[in-house]
Amino acid sequence: MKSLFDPVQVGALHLSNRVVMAPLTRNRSPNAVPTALTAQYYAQRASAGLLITEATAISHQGQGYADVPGLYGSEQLAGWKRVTHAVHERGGRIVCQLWHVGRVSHVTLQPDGGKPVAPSAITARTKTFLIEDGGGSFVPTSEPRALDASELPGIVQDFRNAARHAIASAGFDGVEIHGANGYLLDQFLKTGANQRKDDYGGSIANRARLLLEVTRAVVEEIGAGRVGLRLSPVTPANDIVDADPQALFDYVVRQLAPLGLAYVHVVEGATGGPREVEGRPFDYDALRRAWREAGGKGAWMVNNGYDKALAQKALEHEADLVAFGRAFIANPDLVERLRANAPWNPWDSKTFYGGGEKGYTDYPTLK
Ligand code: 8OZ
Repeated sequence: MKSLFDPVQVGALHLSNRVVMAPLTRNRSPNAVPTALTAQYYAQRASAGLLITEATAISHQGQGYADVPGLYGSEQLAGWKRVTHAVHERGGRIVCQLWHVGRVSHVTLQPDGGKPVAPSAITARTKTFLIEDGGGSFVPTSEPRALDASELPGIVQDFRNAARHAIASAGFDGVEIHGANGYLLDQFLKTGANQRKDDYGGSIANRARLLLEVTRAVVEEIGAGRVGLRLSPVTPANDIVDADPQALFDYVVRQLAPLGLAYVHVVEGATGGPREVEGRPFDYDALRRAWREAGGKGAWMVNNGYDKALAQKALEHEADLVAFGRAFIANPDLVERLRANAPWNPWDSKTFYGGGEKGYTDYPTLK
């Protein structure tokens, strides 16, 4: 029987256990450059089987929040190199989450103050996070412009370049493509944000095209064994919705299966919220079966609101990896605490986004 504490081979990565640190936005990278404190934060959590970094912009255009890191400049890569080195010194494994926010951005964060880009010119009724005069605040996202089809190969190339740099320059063990939570790739997937009339809109195959092109390019660049993908079929995060998510994601995982990805990472329910979303039923078992049926051999990673009992149940029921988010913010030694059935430090949501070491590197371990 699988246990959270088994070592496991995931694609090209050998993990010391099945406990994963989920990607967590922390807004502590001024000028998009991870700092020495960032390295300390991840190193403190290196006993996780796998660390997934906070979402990291693949390009300036892909930026949507203040002080989130990037992967498109040499200082950013050097900052990440320090992080991966610190994690590897502690015996950990770390992949970088590749992110393009699409319409979830603000003109002040875009190149030349331009409009954020999206499949269609539909504003997301959501907020982004800006830091001005040292203080953080949530502000409505800006109205986007629809991408011209001629711009899409450039975005695929940005993902490809970011993946190459993640491995070759920043020293990551792999990457996770962010296909979730209402950001660019999810915007293309879903009817609520995509009203295109070209080859990238309309049918499910068309809406899935950009995600599949990006995934194939990244796989070609660094090898499938170092590539994971995050999906969130029904999350309402960032004002995203699809008319028929079961059919959409059935198609997506069947297309992905032959690529040989290291893992698929599924956010069940509302990201960081309820595991069931009202009015948006979804059969995750059917999704996993579709992936396996189509030849998907990679690990199946589940996420959202797990505790030890629920995690163990998921492993018994065919999950391979369990990602923990907020629990890892507050518990650098979460693996040890799970093993010992020890209580968890509570998290402080006021220090999630922005700031310094408070609520970042100062959570205590058991010993
Ligand atoms: C919280 C705040 C800002 C961004 C996501 C990258 O939901 C995020 C994010 C989460 O995937």
